[in-house]
Amino acid sequence: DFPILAQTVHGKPLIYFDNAASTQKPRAVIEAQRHYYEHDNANIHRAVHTLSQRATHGYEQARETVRKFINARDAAECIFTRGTTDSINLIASCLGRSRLSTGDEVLLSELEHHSNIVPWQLAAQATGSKVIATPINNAGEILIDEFTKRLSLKTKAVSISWVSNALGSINPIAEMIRLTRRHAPNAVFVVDAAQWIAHGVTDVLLLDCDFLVFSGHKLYGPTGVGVLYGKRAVLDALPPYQGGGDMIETVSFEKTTYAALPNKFEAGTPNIAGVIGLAAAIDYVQSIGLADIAAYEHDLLQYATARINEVPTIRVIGTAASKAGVISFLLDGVAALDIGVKLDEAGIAVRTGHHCCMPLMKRLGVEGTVRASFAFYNTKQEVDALVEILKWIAKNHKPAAAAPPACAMASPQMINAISFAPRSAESPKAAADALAEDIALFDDAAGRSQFVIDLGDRLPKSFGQLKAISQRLPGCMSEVYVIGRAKPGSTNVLEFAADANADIVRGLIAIMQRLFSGQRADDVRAFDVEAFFRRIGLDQFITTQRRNGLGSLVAKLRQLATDIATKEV
Ligand code: C6P
Repeated sequence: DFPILAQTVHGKPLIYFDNAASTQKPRAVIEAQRHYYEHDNANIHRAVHTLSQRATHGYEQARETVRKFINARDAAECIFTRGTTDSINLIASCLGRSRLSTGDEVLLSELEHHSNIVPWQLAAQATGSKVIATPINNAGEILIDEFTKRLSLKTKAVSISWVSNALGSINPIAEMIRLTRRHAPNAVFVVDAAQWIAHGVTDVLLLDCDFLVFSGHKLYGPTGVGVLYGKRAVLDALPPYQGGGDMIETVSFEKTTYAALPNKFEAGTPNIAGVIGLAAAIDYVQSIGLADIAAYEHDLLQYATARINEVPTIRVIGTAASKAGVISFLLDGVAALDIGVKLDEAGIAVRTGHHCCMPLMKRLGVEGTVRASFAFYNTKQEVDALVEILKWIAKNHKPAAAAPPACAMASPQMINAISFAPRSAESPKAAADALAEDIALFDDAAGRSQFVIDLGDRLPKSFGQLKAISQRLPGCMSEVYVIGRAKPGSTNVLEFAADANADIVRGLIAIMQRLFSGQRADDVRAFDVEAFFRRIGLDQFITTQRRNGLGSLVAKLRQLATDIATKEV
């Protein structure tokens, strides 16, 4: 049913274990959207012509599909949004403008995704209310006693993920709602169901939550569409979120009145095709059955947990007693990013990094993890393939030579000990030509990334010193430190030293040193790094979206070169 899964990646059959980030789309969803655009496309709620009526019918039918799917009382309680993030922003912003004030508290947990933290911080800043995070234990479970202690009459909102995206912990959401009703009667309860919705049965009446939000794209549906369920009375009491077409009853310059639910919260032309696709996705998962999906994924998770623990030096991060199909892990001495690159070369898609949960990573004392997240189309054979590659990585990864540990104070000796790379060629262009010639010997991704890693092997190890004397470069998936200066005795030559805790990034740093260190600042500024990385077939590492160090490093080096050229260094 999933055409995308029948492909090879780097010559290997694709194994897609990044379902918590986004699931793949079945043919039924792709077809529903294509059919809509080929036959029914028009704006909704606005015209009497046939296409508009068909589009409106499809859109409102989809709302009814959502209602049944989550067992809401009334379809008008199901608002279409752009996704979970949009839904939470709507709730936090509207509560901020109507219910929150100085001294009020919003209770979250240490497990939350940034989308369930930052919108509340924005609302708190605007209202003088306070965001509080209830703690978890080391297994990644919310401590219910601690949660209860934090509930009070001051609590105006509680917003908790049903399933943690980073660890897979299933939170006892029904119990937490009951406790909230008892101890914080002024609070609304928001369920972030982003990671639950595709993996178990949802019944908002049974839960008795005030809000429940999710994204279409994690439910085998399209991106850019999601749902905000809210109890009618609670939604009615909120002010509108955005103003625009379709959310009004009457408009005049003197006074505007708003449409009833659900339109009050759906300003502007919505993602109609996305909504149609979402309904097709719901029909699709229901044809399989969420209870069966949950049972299958539970079995797969148990199998995968047992098998992955066979990998030497593995550390599973997140060992809650109740878990959805997510395994977060680290291998001793191997950067998560390097594991991600190696797995990709084997055709296995996982996510690496902080998973948009920086406070959680800090609480667990890790920079990030590798995360394999399952869907019902994954198999035990695919898990076996993952385990084999991980065993290979654990066995073959060369432990990094002991770098001096970071220490709090930088000494002059430390700075003197840093080796700034000398010039590797006449100009950045000459260095680029030499590198391009070397890398042209490798015609596949694995060969090219091994070449990069080998270059990194020869980079002087200065992670500890650089960490002690410089700030971490922001916007990177691994920890990167860089310092630069005008070459002593010159006024216009850039020199820099940098290091990272991922092998692949160390290799990219080595490439950047060959290109730029020891070169005239003006030549550095004029050189087109992006074009060079495209030329050598490594442009996946330079796009800023990848955030693996290089985009920020290039920006930093350009800044240093500019400072030198304008004599600020
Ligand atoms: N988590 C992940 O890889 P959006 O981006 O709006 O569809 O969903 C945001 C969101 C909110 N809450 C939870 C619990 C989530 O997991 C996510 C999205 C993805 O884990 C992408 S960062």
